Amino acid sequence: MSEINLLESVTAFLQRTHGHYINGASVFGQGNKTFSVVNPASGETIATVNQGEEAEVNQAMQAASEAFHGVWAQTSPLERGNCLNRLADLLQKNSEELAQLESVCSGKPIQLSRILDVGASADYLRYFAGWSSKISGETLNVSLPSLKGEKYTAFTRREPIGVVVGIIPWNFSIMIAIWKLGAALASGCTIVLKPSEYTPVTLLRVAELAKEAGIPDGVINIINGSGRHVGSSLIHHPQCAKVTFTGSIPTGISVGKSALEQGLKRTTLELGGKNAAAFLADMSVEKIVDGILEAGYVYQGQICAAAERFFIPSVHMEAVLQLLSERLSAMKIGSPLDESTEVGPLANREHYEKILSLFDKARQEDCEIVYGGYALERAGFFVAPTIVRAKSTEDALMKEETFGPIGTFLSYEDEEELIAMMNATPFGLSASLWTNDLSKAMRMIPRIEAGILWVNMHTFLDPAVPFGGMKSSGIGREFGSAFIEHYTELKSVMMRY
Ligand code: TXE
Repeated sequence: MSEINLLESVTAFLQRTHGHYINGASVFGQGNKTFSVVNPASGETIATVNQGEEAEVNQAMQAASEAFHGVWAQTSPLERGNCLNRLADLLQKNSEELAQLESVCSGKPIQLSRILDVGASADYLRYFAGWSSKISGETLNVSLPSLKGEKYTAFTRREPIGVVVGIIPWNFSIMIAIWKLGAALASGCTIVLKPSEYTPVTLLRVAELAKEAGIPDGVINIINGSGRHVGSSLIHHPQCAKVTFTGSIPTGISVGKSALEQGLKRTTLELGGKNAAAFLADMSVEKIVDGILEAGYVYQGQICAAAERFFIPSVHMEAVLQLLSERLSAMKIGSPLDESTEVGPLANREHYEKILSLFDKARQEDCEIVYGGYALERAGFFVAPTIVRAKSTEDALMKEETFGPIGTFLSYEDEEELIAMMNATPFGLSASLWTNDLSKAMRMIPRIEAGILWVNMHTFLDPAVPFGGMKSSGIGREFGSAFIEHYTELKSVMMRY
């Protein structure tokens, strides 16, 4: 199959002069510094974006604050939901344009961009839209003594927290922003988003659609620029009430620390980890290999919930590695715009170089590279999907998040050893157990340290199911009803009458 043709609207959008989106309008910043957006499949620059400065940060935070206290506070909860539903309609109406933009900027195979960045984003918006009119407090019974016949009552209110700063990574530049935007707007908050400097333009198009959907000016704002300058200024801004961040562990820890230091600003941190997929001995070799491909190699492994550590019963290990090597070698590596592509490039040069250095590290530690472990000789940031056989849970590739198409494998003898290996990490975002023995799975579930645990599946997220990490993988939960706690303050009111 060959590449799809880029829509004219995509080419025209990329050629525009890009900057920021503040108070309902595209804004090119006051400074004249710019940065480039590079297509990871070719290494070529495809767009140029203005680097935000203090002036744009102030403008955006001011606009978000005025909208929070003004127009958005006066918008009924039901109408807030209607706004999100109309934005979902427009995402679907413009789905091909958005999916193509996402694929050329991030290297994500087009079929995944269509299903996840656009299709799933619309679903998440509709889910949050439903919540907007259902966020409420409780009436409480008070037990204070009544000396002169006075009575008491109490109730709680869930009040929106204020202006939310959303810091977005490059792997799902639309969907992760929609998670944060949907939660904030449904709760009555307004938001200032800071996309990754690698994927800064897709959200600018979403903001235009938000305006078309009737979301009032100032409710959604976008500032582009580096994390260290723009991201940090947004967190330090006095109008910022909460930071919601998805990204790497070291940056997440530093973001959380500065948010706390800046007056205990609320934080939701969704960081990565070193997720485990464990296969029990009752699974066939074919089923194990299907599970490994689903858990670890979709979108070149650049999904925070993907598995990177694979635990295989020793009786199946050799056969699994052999069949997995055959399946990986048959995968179609190619352009993200080719609908038959199964493996695209890594999303940016820095990430590509990091993955190459991890291949070196595995070799230095005498881990066996069973398959792959090299860059592909073609333009762009392509590496071979890779299998590494570790020696113990102490090897670097059993500890460090690669965020790439590298599965690291260890065999185990019994389930006690398996649970110890799965938990031998400071992280705990996700894990999966693969078995036909559900009774065994039910006994193991409480012992596995992960915020989301799948049985016979991996990496599937759903808006109704809370998502977030245990241990060093994060703070807080997105989705379900759990998000409400993180985007509202609980106010208690007591009355004597
Ligand atoms: O992430 P960062 P990067 C992993 C992956 C990758 C590595 C580095 O392993 O190789 O992280 O990628 C903003 N204050 N993940 O550098 O630094 C930054 O501008 C405020 C896992 O892209 O975490 C961007 O918008 N903001 C991950 C966002 O933080 C700051 C997805 C994420 O950048 C900041 C992506 C600061 N001081 C990469 N510094 C996942 N878990 O999903 C940076 N930023």
